[in-house]
Amino acid sequence: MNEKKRIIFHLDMDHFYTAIEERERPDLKGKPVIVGADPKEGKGRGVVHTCNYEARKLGIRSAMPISRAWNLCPLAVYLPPNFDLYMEVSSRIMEILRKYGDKFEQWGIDEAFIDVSGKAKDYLEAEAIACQIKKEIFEKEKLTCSIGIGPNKLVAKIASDHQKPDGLTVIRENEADDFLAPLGVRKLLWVGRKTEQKLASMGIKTIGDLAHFDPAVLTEKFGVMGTQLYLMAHGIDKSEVAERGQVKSISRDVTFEEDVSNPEVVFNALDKLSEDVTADAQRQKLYFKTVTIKIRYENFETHTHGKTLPFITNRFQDLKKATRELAQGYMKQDRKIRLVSVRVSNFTSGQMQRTLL
Ligand code: TTP
Ligand code: MG
Repeated sequence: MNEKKRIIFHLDMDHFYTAIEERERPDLKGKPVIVGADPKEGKGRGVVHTCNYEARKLGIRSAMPISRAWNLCPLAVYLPPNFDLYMEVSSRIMEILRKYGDKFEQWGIDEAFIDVSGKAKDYLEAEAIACQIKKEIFEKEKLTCSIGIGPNKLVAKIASDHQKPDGLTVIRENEADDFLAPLGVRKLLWVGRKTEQKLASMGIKTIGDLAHFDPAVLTEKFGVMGTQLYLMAHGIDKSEVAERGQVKSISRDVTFEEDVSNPEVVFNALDKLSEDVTADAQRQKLYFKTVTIKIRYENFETHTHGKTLPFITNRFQDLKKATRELAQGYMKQDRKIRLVSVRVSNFTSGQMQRTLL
């Protein structure tokens, strides 16, 4: 079998939200900057969305409670998010990137894959294209990014994260095994905390450990996913770079000022989140099919629960009904709720919607 070799890029913007804030306000340069919930002098209850590299040196990270960030660095600059601005910048960057690839796939607000197999005959040419992309993004947006180049999406994605910020990492097919071996299994797409723990209990910590493990045992323990894990550990990924909806999901969350036991308060909060999410979906002309809620109790125990609707929609009433139904089982008399979120995914664009009807 003579499969054509592919060359894939993964691009990820550096500390995206804070980089945009720094660009808008040059006085922030050099200071630790955090975009997230209001810290309220350490009493704030939301989370850090992201922070710049100066703040990361102090131990601050995305998704950390904002109160913890305040304890680590009360003198950092704390800014509320400006999502509209971030979305605008994101779509301009995606437009730049799209023209460099034969195929383009947006993966998140600040990241995307492109397949350049038809444009670059070898890795040297690919590297030159990557430099060109970095230059164009910097000239037009005054922002830096990191690019990973590899024989498939999996390797490219791990490579883009390898030398952040402003990195460019090229991993050829025959280098993939050595590159991956020392890295932790969490670097692999789809390996979350639970899989990581299960693998650790089997003595598997690094991707190299996984690559040397008996694939039959992996399949026995993890089913189809076991085979997938084994292939990934060897840097094998045949998935195509495939255009789809601009965004994969839209979500909103709220951390209550005080933990809540009254179900009506929780339902009202869910309604408000559903309203914001549908407004966002309508603005982007996206229709969704899957709805997921997250409920975090006061002790941080967190549950995610979702369902796929039998129809596509972006109507507030549909989302409101779905989220209320999903949340029903989590309202318990003796359990106070700290945070709720609403997420929609499985999108169809407006254009496809029209052809479907
Ligand atoms: P990331 O690319 O994961 O992070 P980043 O761009 O801030 O930093 P890095 O240089 O490591 O790539 O996420 C992109 C944006 O998504 C980020 O700027 C803010 C947002 N985000 C959240 O709101 N919450 C999160 O937990 C994470 C990880 C990101
Ligand atoms: Mg990023």
